[in-house]
Amino acid sequence: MSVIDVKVPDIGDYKNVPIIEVHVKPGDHIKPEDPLVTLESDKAAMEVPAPQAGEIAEVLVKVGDKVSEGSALVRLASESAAKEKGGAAPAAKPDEPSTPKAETPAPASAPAKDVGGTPARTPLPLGVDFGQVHASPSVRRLARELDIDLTRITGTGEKGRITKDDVKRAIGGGSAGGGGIPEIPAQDFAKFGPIEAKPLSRLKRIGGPHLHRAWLNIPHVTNNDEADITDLEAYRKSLDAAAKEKGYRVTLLAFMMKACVVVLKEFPTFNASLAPDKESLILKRYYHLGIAVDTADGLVVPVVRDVDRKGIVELSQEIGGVSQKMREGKISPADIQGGTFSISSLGGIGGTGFTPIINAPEVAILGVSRAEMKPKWDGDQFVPRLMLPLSLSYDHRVIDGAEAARFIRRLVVILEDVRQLVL
Ligand code: CAO
Repeated sequence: MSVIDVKVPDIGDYKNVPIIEVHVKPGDHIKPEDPLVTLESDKAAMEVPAPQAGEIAEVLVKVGDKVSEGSALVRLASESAAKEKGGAAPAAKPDEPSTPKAETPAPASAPAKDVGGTPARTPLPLGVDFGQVHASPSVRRLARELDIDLTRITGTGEKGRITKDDVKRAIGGGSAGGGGIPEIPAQDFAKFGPIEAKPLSRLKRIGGPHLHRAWLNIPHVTNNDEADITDLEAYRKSLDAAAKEKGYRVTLLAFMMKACVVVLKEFPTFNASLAPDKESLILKRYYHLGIAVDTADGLVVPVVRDVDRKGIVELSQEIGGVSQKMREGKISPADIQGGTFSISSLGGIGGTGFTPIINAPEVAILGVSRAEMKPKWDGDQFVPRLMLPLSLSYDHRVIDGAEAARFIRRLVVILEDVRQLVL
């Protein structure tokens, strides 16, 4: 048996992030992916999962401790640890002090992705965006449990801090975001027939509140259009045939991403976020696109960076690599942060249209459904053309319907004449 220190993985630019929950105690037997602690910055909360199975030998942190990438969290006794390639940092010798390590980040040479020899797994932001509110971790936790937006509560505590009572009052008064919505009454389904309770996957438990918040906070409208991609598809197929021999695929998605960036440059309000005070728009001069990936555990939206600077081949390889990584559950916060606009493509599965939920704090998302051969009137006769359905959901506080119609029309024009992509 060997003992390893499990450390905080790569959590992007966050430093000195408070621990708001410790999920384990000495003697606990844990499985890989079991949550060890929850961290919460002023922007997001994230869980650090166990990299492997074992017994908790020692908990090195407590609620309220501040940690950064590399800070040791727990000491894990694992029989398999020694065998794992790249292994974690060895535990302190028994005579070394075992006081909490939270304030003492480990050297940069020992990133948490080395823990247990596997990449850091799925410490996903919960998407909680509390802006600059003043509230203690326990109040934030309570707000999260009750799905209440703290930015909408006026604190009555010292220096305007939000207290637990403020949160509870907000539910009672129905003034909090979403908190005023009456609950769906619980029912005893067993009265009507046999049932089985199945826990939601971790991704769904984490992603659900993020989707719910976006749906409740953003006035969504979806505009639909379709693009004739007959010529584009012929070109894509020729690239795909060559790519298959080299071990990757060229799908429509890479072209969609390039086309979106061309249009986002022409319509900068779609590549923006509403400022926290909701009085201005933050326009982004970078083009990082989120792509929705369907995994066995649920939806993840990894971000492909600098799409404007990448070609179809590079993007195709990146889409293949990142979707495989997500499906293997090897997600780090850096993979899912910093998106400016998202694409959700269900075209490989089917469907004629849908309403994608905006990936807040972005302001628009493009849904792509399955291309279908349809008869199109060319002025003289019907001709068979491959038509691609597009659905653009947008934040109506930021984008007007006419602007959205122009955006999606422009996208259609580009997809119908792929030469425009290189202009
Ligand atoms: N119309 C017709 N066929 C399409 C298509 C479209 N719009 N998009 C993809 N296809 C085809 C591909 O060409 C490929 O066909 P062949 O294998 O026969 O050549 C097949 O469908 C499978 O494609 P794919 O889905 O593996 O690849 P992709 O690059 O299109 O998508 C990914 C990659 C990761 C986005 C996708 O696999 C996925 O996970 N989609 C689901 C996203 C999701 O869950 N969205 C809902 C979120 S809620 O808003």
